[in-house]
Amino acid sequence: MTATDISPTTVGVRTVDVIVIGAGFSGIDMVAQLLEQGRSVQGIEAGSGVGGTWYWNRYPGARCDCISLEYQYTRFRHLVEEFRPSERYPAQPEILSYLQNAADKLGVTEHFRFNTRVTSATYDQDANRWLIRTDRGEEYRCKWFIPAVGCLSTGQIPDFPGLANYRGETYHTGTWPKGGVDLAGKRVAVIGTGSSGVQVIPEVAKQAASLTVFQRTPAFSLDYGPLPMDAQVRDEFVANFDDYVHKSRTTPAGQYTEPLPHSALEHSEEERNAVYEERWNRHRAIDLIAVYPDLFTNMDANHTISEFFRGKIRSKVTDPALAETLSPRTYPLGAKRMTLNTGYFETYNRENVRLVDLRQDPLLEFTETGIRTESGEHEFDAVIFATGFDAVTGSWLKLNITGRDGAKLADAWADGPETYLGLMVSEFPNMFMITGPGSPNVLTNVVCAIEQHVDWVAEAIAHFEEHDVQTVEADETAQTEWTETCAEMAAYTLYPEGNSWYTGANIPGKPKVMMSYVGGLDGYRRICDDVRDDSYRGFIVK
Ligand code: N01
Repeated sequence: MTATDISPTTVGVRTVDVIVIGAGFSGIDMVAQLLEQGRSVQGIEAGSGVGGTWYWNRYPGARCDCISLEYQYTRFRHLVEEFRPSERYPAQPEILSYLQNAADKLGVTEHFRFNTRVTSATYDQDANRWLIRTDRGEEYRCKWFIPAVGCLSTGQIPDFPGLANYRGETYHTGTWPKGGVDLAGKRVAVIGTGSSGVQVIPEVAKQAASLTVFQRTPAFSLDYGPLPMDAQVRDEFVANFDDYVHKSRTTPAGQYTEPLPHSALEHSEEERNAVYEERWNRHRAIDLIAVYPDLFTNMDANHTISEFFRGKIRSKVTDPALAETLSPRTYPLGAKRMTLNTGYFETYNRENVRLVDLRQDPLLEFTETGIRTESGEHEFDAVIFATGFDAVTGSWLKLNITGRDGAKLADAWADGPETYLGLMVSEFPNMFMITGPGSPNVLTNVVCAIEQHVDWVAEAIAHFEEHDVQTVEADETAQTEWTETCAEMAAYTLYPEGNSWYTGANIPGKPKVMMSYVGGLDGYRRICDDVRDDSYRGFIVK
């Protein structure tokens, strides 16, 4: 019996087999696979169209940090055949149009309810069904509930003193207005120098009368390199696509690379720098940051690549003192996510650009006309917050999820997220997460991580339906063991050193926990397959 056989118990409630929240890479793939199985699916999406993170992040300069040919679905071969990216690294408009086309061709778009935000999701344990409510006053019931809400979709603007008094324009990079923003001739501030800041700053500098960048922590950054796509490279990639899929699925980051078989410290400085230089010129992050196996586990090894990156900054910024202020020294490369840029450091050589180092000149408050730091007041027509996200858990918690026996997800995760394989949470039956905390999620080419999860969940649902299963839930002991394993493995890495969104350290009061499984997507895939083959070990199946 499937959920479609059950009549709604309340007039006006729409009943379906599966609710999927989010129309990004994961939601589109998930809905497509469930439709292939013949299930009734309702997708719900807050945006007015598909795209997920690429729908919202429309700021000038927004571009992916993954090679375009590797940033596509692998399962839908007709899409692979027709995909002709114009640039080696895709800009936001091109990714958005890829996803719009994919959703249309896969027949997914019409199954989404757009401009609709989920306000609560509550498990009805008498009926074994989820009740989903939206901000349009609609209600849905479903057997399987799949939040595919993404890891970086809840933007955060810090609680700066006096912010409410500021009368100028304000923007967050992660919710950039659809029609764009005219910054020509304006005095603009950007706060934040992570991936979004590093990308938006060069573009704003070209338009604004003046740009002031407020930096708390400098970024390590790799150049995107030449952007135009070589048609021959694309054709060869498609001709060897099976080989690419195999390689990407059997590597830790979902991106094939060739690490050297020894520590960075076994090379002389000269040898190392020659290796780094050659890899830098490939303009593919994984080739550089994974070149030695111990760069993310050994502080001395990491120091060598960090220093190489600082040398690049010195070579690009004319003023040596400014170059030093822009050079990260408080954390190892990779402990905060490395950024990619087009002309970021060179932007500081422009006359209309100024850097405020908040470590030397702290931000005191917003005023009606701008920002006051310790050294004085700065007036702005517009302030851009490139201040990041309540990452990984933020978007799940916003859904106001209540499971079995009234358990709240917010309480279950009060000390940090606990999951089994990043797929399910104890006390929340029939709720599958895509790229949830405790999975490799953001430490990979995220499309590979998404495909692994969606394939696994789709196969699991098909299996459970075939065997007339009513409820599936993570076993609490299995969940505790998995969470402990994730924490123990993370402790061997340099990630905890970064005070970044990877660990929740960017949000005041958020528990500091590495929210990704650091053991690699290849190993994780084997664990998930083994769990499946062992009668879904660690799940309570009834
Ligand atoms: O956010 P971030 P992001 N006062 O958290 C600063 C993905 N992404 O949107 O480091 C002053 O990295 C903060 O300073 P600090 C990618 O995975 C990908 O840039 O906390 N400053 C930091 O400089 C990325 O990692 C792409 O000291 C404050 C900045 O704001 C992730 O999204 C493009 C502050 C936030 O940086 C997030 O990137 C864009 C405060 N109170 C995003 N609070 C690509 O594909 C925060 N900051 C390339």
